[in-house]
Amino acid sequence: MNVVQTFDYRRVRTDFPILATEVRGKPLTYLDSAATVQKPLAVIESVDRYYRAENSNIHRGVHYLSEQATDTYEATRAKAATFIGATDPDEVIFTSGTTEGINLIAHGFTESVLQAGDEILITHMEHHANIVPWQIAAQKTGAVLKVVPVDDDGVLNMEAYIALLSKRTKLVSVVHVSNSLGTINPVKKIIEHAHALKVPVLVDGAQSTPHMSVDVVDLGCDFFVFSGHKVCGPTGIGVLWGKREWLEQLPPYQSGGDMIEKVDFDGTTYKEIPGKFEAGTPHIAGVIGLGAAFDYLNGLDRSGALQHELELLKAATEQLTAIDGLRIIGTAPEKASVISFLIDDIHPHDIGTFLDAGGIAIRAGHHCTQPLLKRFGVPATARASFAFYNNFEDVERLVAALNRMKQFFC
Ligand code: C6P
Repeated sequence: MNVVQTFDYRRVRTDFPILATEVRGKPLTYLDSAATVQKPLAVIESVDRYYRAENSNIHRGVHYLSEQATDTYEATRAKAATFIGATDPDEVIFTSGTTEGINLIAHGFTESVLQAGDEILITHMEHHANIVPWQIAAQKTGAVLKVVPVDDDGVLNMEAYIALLSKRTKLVSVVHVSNSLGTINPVKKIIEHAHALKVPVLVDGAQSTPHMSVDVVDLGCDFFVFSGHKVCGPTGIGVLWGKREWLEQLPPYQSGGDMIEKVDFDGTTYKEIPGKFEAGTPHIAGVIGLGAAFDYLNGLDRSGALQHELELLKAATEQLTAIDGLRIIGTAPEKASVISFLIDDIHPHDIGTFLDAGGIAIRAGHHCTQPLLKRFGVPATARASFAFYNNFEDVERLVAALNRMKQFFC
């Protein structure tokens, strides 16, 4: 693999065809990468090639195309393991995304771990995908959901976390990087404290994998989930990594074709992991596109890319803060390139609509973190999120448009 050692965002931008397009007659300024990351040509072409020349089902056919598709699918499993520092590809389960990965574990814990009075520990900054499955698990089992508070900057209260951990805790499920605030959580420390009490930890890596290299062995987590579409891959595909001993212990999530060893009306035996958790025809094109996305990211200088994102974050934070009446929600010292903000009493949806007219795409709303925004006393924010392919012109366009908007509304 030819890694570009000096990160050159100008060159990297040309890998993403959509960034050269116009929307509403203006050059696209894409600042919604926390929602989904744009796709490089290599990923688009890999999916196109699969459907044009390799389309076939996997694990079933005896013919050439099926063998080819199976090989590429399984090779991506190994790439996924390497992408997050795991050593055993069998510990990688393909899911439809972060949401399904968490649901799979919540289902398994509901069926085979949780009992009345047990506790599940999450934080106040979780995405709904890491709240609702645990609420349902708690309702079904009589377990109790406990929530670690965050401070006014959006930093997790570690003292409260340590105090909430107990022998009753059966799982800690925590977001690595907050999608609304950008806060980077000290997951390694969180895991150390949990493991001291033999409590397993699930890390929601939906917003960390797009920005930083992750090493699940170094972190020490028991489960790690992320979404393909946030790491330059297709939508509808994701990865759940889990320690072998856990995955072997948990029951199947869905059942049917391909996850069985032998079926009889008297009973069924299941495949070993990972097959046990991959029932039915999977999203083959998604996995192949995800493999191309891993190759693409592996070919970048990822620490240079992160450095560039942090420079964009710094420039945007400084220039946005200078706008009269603008308030940033989420001011943790350790932050990824996500900025949630409010301006005076202008509704975030109006901010989003005004920016859209200028070709600038941001997200406005609760970002699937309603409890967190309630904690900050707001129902919604405008959110600009930067990826490694953004440039300083994107920051300038955002700031100029917000200044125009202020004149328009105020
Ligand atoms: N956040 C955002 O705009 P899925 O939808 O399964 O790919 O990912 C869910 C999810 C889980 N955890 C975190 C931290 C996330 O940020 C997301 C997705 C997007 O912020 C869409 S709501």
